[in-house]
Amino acid sequence: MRVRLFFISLAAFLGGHHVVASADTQAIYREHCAECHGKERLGAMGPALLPQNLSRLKQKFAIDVIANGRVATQMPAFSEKLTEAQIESLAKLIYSEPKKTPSWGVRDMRASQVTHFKASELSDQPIFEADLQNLFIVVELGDHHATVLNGDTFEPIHRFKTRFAVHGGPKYTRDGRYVYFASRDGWISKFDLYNLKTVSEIRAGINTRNLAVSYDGNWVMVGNYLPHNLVVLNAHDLTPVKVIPTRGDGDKTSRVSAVYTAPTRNSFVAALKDIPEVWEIPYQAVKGIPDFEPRRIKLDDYLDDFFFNQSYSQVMGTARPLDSGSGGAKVKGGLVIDMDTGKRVAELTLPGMPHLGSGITWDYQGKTVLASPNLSSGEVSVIDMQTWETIKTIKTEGPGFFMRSHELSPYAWVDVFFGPNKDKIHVIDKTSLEIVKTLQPAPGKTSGHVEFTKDGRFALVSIWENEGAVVVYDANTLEEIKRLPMSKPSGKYNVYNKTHYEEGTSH
Ligand code: DHE
Repeated sequence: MRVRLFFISLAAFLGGHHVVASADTQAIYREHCAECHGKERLGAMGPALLPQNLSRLKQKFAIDVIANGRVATQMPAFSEKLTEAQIESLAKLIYSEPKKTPSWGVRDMRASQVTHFKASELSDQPIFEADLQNLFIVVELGDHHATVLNGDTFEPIHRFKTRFAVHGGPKYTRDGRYVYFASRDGWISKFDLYNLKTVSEIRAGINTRNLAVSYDGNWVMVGNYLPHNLVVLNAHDLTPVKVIPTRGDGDKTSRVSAVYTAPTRNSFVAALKDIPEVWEIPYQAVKGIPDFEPRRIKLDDYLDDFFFNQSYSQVMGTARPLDSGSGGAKVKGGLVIDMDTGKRVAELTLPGMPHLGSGITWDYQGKTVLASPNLSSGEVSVIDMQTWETIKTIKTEGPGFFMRSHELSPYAWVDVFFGPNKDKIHVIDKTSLEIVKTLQPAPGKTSGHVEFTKDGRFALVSIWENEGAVVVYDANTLEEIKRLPMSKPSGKYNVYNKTHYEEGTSH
């Protein structure tokens, strides 16, 4: 009887479409969704698909995403492969509670912890010769490896296996010796660049957003989508120190949009995705272990994507339109918040889907400007960081994902990541704010993500293919210097630029 009622109400919801039985829906899920979103919907390459993680997305928008894909993600469109009824039944499935409530506590973390090498087994001197400040880590998503690259000779020094689907920038300790990786399925790996060894690992969550390393090198903070929490790890051996549930007022909990280190404030700063709040978590204790108690800053809107000024006194962020499909977005564009008062300083006029996380700053006519690519339209917004006015919108040949420059370089580079011109990279003159050259490193193949050498003289571009490459350009003449075969090199990270919080690179 209950089954019949279910079918009647589902048929009413579907407006008379053929209803796919639940077992079929499970089979469709296994065939088309499980590879990226996990067999149990707990997330893998794609996010977890559970009601608690979909609270900001109305079911009708989920149907649209399944049918038409999702901008700025790897989510393809299924309208050609699945019928409307199948798509609607999949949407129903992902809003249903799983059989078992997913949980991942300190005991699970500890059980997963692996120490590959003890400190006593490792040398305090690098086992190879190179300028340690000018090394790059290149994350190769194609076969889940990373390469340590010499930034002077552009010769690979070492290639090693990472966990599946590393996402976001690996984070260095200030001295550049250790680097920490986060995978989408929660694994945190600590790699010793002197010894070229992965030294310890732990699974800190089920579905992880990113990690940050404290400026003093003592703590790692992991932001999770599932469970809804922030996890503090001891940076030396990755032992869990504290789990901070991301709970707002009442019982409402939230995914973490991202967590970053604010070096000048000795704190971590995290934005929540389902509760309009930014949290600042100090990591310095007068004595003993810090309590990692969050200071909660309440906002007018969610921050999905955010960025700081160079002194970390202000945070600017945006809500993503689709995530706010539930009607959450109150402010159009973006917000600027003073980190000390917690008050809104300004609103930003930013059409489309700016990618502030990829924003960079530079000096322009005596003032600091912020430039951000746009994930949904072909433009770069250049904003005066004093008046918060958009001083120029630079038209590009398609939506871009990543933007980069270097203090010592006259140019800012932005990729075209989506659409017919996804093989192009624009080079913008930071003085005239005009595109001076458009490069096409591998016609027909997506090119994106740029990173500079320590001195800003060379720019490295990725060819995003399984049989891809890193292409090295002279950053002044814009001529190609070298091409290194790599397997879908998603991002590259220069030790000096990252540890010095270089203005032209993401933090
Ligand atoms: Fe990323 C960084 C969020 C999709 C490749 N991406 C980040 C960061 C965030 C983020 C919050 C900063 C973390 C850090 O470095 O500590 N990314 C998101 C999304 O919300 C989005 C749009 C949807 C999602 O799937 O989560 C998304 N990202 C992608 C991709 O589809 C990319 C292209 C391929 C992939 O790896 O899944 C991708 N994201 C990257 C890369 C960085 C990144 C290479 C690091 C950039 C850097 O230079 O610092």
